[in-house]
Amino acid sequence: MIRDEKVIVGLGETGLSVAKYLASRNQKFKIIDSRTNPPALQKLKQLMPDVEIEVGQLNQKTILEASELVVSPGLSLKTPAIAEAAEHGVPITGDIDIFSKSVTKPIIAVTGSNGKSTVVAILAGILRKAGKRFGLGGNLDGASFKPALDLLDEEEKDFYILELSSFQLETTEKLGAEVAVILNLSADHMDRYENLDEYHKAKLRIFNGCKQVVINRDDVYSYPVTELNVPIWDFGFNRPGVNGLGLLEVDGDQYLAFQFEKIVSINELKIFGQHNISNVLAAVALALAIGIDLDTIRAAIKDFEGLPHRCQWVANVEGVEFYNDSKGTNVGATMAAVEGLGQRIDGHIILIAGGIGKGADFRSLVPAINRWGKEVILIGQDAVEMASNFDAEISTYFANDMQDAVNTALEHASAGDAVLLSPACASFDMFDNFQHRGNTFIQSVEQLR
Ligand code: UMA
Ligand code: ADP
Repeated sequence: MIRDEKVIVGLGETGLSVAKYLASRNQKFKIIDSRTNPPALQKLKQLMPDVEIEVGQLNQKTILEASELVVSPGLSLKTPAIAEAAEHGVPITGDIDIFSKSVTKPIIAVTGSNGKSTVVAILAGILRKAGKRFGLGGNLDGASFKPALDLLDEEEKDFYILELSSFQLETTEKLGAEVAVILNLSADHMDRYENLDEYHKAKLRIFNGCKQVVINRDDVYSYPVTELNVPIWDFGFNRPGVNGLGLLEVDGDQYLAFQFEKIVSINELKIFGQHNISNVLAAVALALAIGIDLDTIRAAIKDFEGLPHRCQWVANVEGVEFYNDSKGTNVGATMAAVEGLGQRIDGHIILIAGGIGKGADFRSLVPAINRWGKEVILIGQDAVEMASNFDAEISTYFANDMQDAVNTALEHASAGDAVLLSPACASFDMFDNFQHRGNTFIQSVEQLR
């Protein structure tokens, strides 16, 4: 068998970025995708009309004859055709591995079940304030979205900030980050992984070859499991120790602090909720690890306003506050949003949730809902399955669409209550993506006035 050509598996954003990278280095490759019309098909044909593309199935012969497979994150390595190739000794890699072999500047690598985009955005603000040139990419969305390899086309950088998903880490052998963090771990993507352990193992690959580590003192899953002889920084909600970030109470006020030094009062932050304090502390730890001074850090974190679709305030209608947390796509995220908002308001929360449940166990939401919630309005494919997990005393309504959910929420709310869209689910049953879901919520709220 002649194995002379790389095969890119998947023609989405990642596949396209890999194709551009290999073409720019005059390497031969083919592209395959099981979808009949993958999203980047037209773009690729336009850019590289001569490249061989096979769509509609993952052709076993093409895969087995590959010199190497570059697998996109959306595809599990357990996909039968890919698993068989691995058994036959076909080398398997991914875009992040290729990226890490190509760059010479330090990588700051961030993974975790929740808070990744917020942490990389805070860190980007800090580096901007420090006058550093940086590339920001990986598992991002929205305006700052860029597959990692596309960053190599840009002008020279001082640092690369990568947001990494467990999917991307599955194919990443040795990242070699300057500093790496697993922010936290709670169940997600249980439709792809056997159990939490398998998901955790994928995340742990972020530490391979790293030079410094940041750990979350409040989450043991964030610790490397093998001994790494590298400097460790930590963050958490209690008093910080050496190389630690945490909270200090001074005269009844709580301050973010580095070791014994106050950074800012939590009242000076524009974002709210314990989860966001954790995110800021993580970003500060990463910034200190790469040598940014505390004054610059202090100024940048005070400016950070939060990202859209993450506990984003939308409007006050008849004394009821509406918040869009459409990016709350798993149970841990929704728990954090409910807790954060519950502590902030005088009234109760009406939660709009539901969508594609990804095999999650929704029972863990019950304590937060019992404590802070008034009722839950459910939408989407797994609404009935979700409701079956809630206690009988939680009032549950099923809505036909987002407008129906928002109308019902206002009808049932009193002044002082908050309506929170935080679905704990993926959006693809009803929407193009979480942004589309969040924007539909915002438009539905606007219809109320
Ligand atoms: N797919 C097929 N057949 C194929 C190839 C893909 O059916 O042959 C399906 C996958 O199962 C998946 C979808 O197509 O449902 C997209 O997969 P992809 O690998 O082509 O995705 P990309 O367009 O390359 O986007 C990926 C990330 N998406 C996923 O991992 C699902 C993007 O993260 C990321 O921004 C991009 O690479 C660039 O790095 C998005 C995401 O949803 C934000 N990530 C998940 C999350 O955050 O929960 C992990
Ligand atoms: P990610 O990129 O990991 O999906 P985001 O920063 O986009 O994380 O936040 C997604 C959602 O997760 C937020 O809308 C919020 O509900 C929740 N969240 C954010 N940070 C945390 C955290 N540190 N712990 C738990 N939940 C969080």
